[in-house]
Amino acid sequence: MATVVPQISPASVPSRFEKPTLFDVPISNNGGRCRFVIYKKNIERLVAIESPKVLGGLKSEAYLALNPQGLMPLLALPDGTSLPESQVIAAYLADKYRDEGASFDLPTPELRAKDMLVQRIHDQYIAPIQGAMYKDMEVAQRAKAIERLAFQLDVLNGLVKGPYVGGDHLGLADAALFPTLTFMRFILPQFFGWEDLFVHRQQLGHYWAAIEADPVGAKVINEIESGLESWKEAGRWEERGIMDQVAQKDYRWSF
Ligand SMILES: N[C@@H](CCC(=O)N[C@@H](CS)C(=O)NCC(=O)O)C(=O)O
Repeated sequence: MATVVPQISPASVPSRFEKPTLFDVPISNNGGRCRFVIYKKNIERLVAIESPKVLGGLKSEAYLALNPQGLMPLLALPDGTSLPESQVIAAYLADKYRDEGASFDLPTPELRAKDMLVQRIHDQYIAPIQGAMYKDMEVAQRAKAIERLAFQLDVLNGLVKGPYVGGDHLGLADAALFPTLTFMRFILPQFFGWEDLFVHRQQLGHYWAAIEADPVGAKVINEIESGLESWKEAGRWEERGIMDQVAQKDYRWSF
């Protein structure tokens, strides 16, 4: 049930939400990071999840008033606070609902530093170029970004301990990483000719297997993959000329 004030016109922004409301859609990997925390903590009764469409879409006046970046996810709080940015939202949810469900707390400064490092690599070096897998882009720029994505996967493979990023303890880096790996695992072998993401990256493979075996991890993976399947059925990679670019052998596409 929608928790926002009904009949929102583009000019009217709800000033209050009945309960914390995450604006997001199932295909979103950055949103998946926050949904994983919500589901692992079993707090769906406390935090609503809505599509940005209920406010008129990401670029509507109502949505931009809450997040001027026009991006999802966004967490709107009952006190009027707007929290954009998936890292901020996931950390807030883990902190606010510390006593509910699974814990994302890590026991040592070293594990916490490792967790922060992996989140930073994800946010600084991977998320900004993930669009190379599925957005419109000039061919040389796309090829360079795909090579950088492969490099960052190698870096992560050297950092991830297994089964989780920090070993036996689930942390917020786990929540950040696997939704984006879901995109890579779906897209890179099918459309860029990769053999398999994990064949030369075994530590990452162990991590993936642990998340996939977790019913909550599988739920988020499934939400994202369903969205990616819709893109595939709509012919996204052909229509945007991405398949034609990948056919250009002057560039290396698989790593
Ligand atoms: N740094 C932001 C990135 C947010 C982001 O790029 N979100 C994507 C969906 S995963 C989005 O809103 N895309 C819509 C657009 O670019 O218009 C975060 O971590 O939340």
